[in-house]
Amino acid sequence: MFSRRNFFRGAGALTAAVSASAVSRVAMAALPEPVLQTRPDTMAPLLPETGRPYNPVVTLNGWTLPWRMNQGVKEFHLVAEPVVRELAPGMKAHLWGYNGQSPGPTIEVVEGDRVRIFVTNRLPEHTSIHWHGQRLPNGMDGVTGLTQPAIQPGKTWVYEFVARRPGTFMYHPHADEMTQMAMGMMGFWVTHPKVKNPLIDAVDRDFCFLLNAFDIDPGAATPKIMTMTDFNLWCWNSRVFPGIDTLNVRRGDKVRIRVGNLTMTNHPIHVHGHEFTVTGTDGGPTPKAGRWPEVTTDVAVGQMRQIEFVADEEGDWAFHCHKSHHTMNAMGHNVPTLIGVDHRGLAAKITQLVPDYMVMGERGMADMGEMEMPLPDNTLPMMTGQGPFGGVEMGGMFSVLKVRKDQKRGDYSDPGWYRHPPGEVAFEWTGALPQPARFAAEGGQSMPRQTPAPAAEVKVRKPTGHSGH
Ligand SMILES: [Cu+2]
Repeated sequence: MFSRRNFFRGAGALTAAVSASAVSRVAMAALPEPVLQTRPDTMAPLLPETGRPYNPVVTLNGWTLPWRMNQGVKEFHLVAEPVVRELAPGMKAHLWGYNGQSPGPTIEVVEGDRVRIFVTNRLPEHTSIHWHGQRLPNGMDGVTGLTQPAIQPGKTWVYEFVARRPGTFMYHPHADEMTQMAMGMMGFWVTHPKVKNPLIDAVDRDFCFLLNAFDIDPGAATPKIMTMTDFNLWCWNSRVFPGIDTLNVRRGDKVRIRVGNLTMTNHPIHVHGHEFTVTGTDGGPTPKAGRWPEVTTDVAVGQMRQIEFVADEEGDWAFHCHKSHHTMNAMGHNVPTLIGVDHRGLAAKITQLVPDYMVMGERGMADMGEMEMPLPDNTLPMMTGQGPFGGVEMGGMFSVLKVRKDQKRGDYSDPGWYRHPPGEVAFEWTGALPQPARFAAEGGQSMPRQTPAPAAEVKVRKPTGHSGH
């Protein structure tokens, strides 16, 4: 862990590192003490005590970095360093991040603020920070080799610019990006509007999180950095279900959720029970004529979306990525689809040869949600989570929007499970079942074949190709 003592030792080198830069002398008078935070909980919004007022965001399983005002400049201190992040209870990952966490803390400023960010590199290799989406002087853009030399281990560099346009942004390294982003280096940035903006509504709740992904073998703790597509842990702010906090709101609240995608694939983000509009991207507020109701919005790689809706329906509403493979945790086996294959006898025979053989997926994969098969240490079940009615059978990018009429304004605590009014829960039909009425033209087509189709041939795939156990 980064200690203050180490920090000041590093600070001695700072003067030499930046004395030739254009940054004002005030920046070098002293550095703001770095603030560290290692808990994975959702921290209460950081109310601004200095500078222009604004309505702060809440970072899902994250926090906002405090700043220091120095003669009208907002000064932040980011420390790039190895961190240990709990992805969900039962699994800790060895990642790289900022100030004790992956992702790093959210930075919140106001349009027009002059911002000075000190970046100390405690990684074993060089780094830099790119301020995604910002209007800034080219030399502050943080692209190693192109706009600045790399920040070497042990060095502290300074970025300084004016946050010129309000909106939803992020930051990440632009040095050995494949490694550093696969290891979890990224953070959120929100620039609040300075004055009332006709395209930016005031909201009651303002949430933000980043989409990120890791490839960590079952039983391991360090991500594989060469992975391009086969990630197995799909995260919101380096957390997976059931480790992602719920989004708790008061009924009638206007809610904004800001999402940025720093994975290698797109994520269709879906809310149940409400329609939302996309009110902005990392390019700024969306013109009103270009907004329409949606229940799912795709967030492509390197994109950000901010969605808004009035939470007027009480309940526990699922909120998740709509790619079903992204609502699962790591899977250690290559499993062929065996639905409908009766291999009862086969399993018994195989067990004589391979004692640990286990048949998976004969009736679908839901059994996996309650599977008692022992998992390697530091490994999460593929599908898990208990709701009030049983197993939720989810993992990865899944959480719950909790809308309650008695949630207090500004209270982000979890109200527990929704108590459904009588008669408002799906129920089992226990009466007689009528014979199914067959449609008279069953099997007919509007453009029928000239010759009858041959009888279908079903090829059953034998489980002999089943590997990895
Ligand atoms: Cu996804």
